[in-house]
Amino acid sequence: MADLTETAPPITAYLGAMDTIARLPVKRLQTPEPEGITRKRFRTIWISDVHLGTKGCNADLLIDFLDHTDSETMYLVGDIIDGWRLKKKFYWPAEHNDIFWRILKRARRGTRIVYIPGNHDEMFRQFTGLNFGGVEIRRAAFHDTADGRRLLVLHGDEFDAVMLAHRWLAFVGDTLYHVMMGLNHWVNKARRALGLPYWSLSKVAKHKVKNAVEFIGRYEEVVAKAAAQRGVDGVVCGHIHTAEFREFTSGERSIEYWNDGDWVEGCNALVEHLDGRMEILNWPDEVAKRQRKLEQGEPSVDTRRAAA
Ligand SMILES: [Mn+2]
Repeated sequence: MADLTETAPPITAYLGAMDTIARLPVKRLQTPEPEGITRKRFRTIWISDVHLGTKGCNADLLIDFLDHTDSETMYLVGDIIDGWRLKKKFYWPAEHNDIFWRILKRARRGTRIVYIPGNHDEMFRQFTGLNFGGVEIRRAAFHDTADGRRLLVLHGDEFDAVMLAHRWLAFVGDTLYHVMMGLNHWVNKARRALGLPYWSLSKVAKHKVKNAVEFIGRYEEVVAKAAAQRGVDGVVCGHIHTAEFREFTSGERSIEYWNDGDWVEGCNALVEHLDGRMEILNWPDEVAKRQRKLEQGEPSVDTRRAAA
């Protein structure tokens, strides 16, 4: 397993961008928090790979998720802010600010928030062990579930070196991926305008490419194996933007692999219910479910016509 005490690059590289974000007005929200919503309560929520600061980030869906949920603990499992992209081009729409503000407000409301920076927000890794606005910054964490399982929580880029054969893919992939995410953004903007549900371009592409599927499978195995060596019951990570649950065996033990997905294409969150049961939520599906319920609750088209 990778060394967890690596050194971070100098913060000066990111200071300009972070300084601008810090000075943006926090009180004026583009999307105010809706009143009178019953939030679904979980014991724990894990989200990662939000990539704030890029067009690819599905801010609207994440805001919707944050407004409809609550938890005792929330893990931000890395790549929350995309420092790589921000350094190249500053992009920070009001919705990204709204997300920032909502997370800080959650901490004030009493949610324990643990932020584990990833590779795209590695500039925060040098603050490991510190506490900002009620948000704990950690390099990795152990999480004990309500039913007594111990999970190792980390972003997952620690294994990029092990996956060396695929390293070139990471570099070429980042640019290609960014282009694709930009496309995804516009396709879905158009679909929304037409009243069509959210659709993921790269999700379709990814599952068609054999190499990507092999890469993901191998990654999951490598991460689970590393967790097994640390004597935990399972691992929670992000990084590869593919939400998944798999069970591996190591000797006589069984190791759970959980990936909380991303908010660029899949829009997933991993949650632990109050009894310890874990579940991967697909938020576009949850929104569709809610919409259907709402429509069923309303009078049918015919009665409305009759009334008119
Ligand atoms: Mn990552």
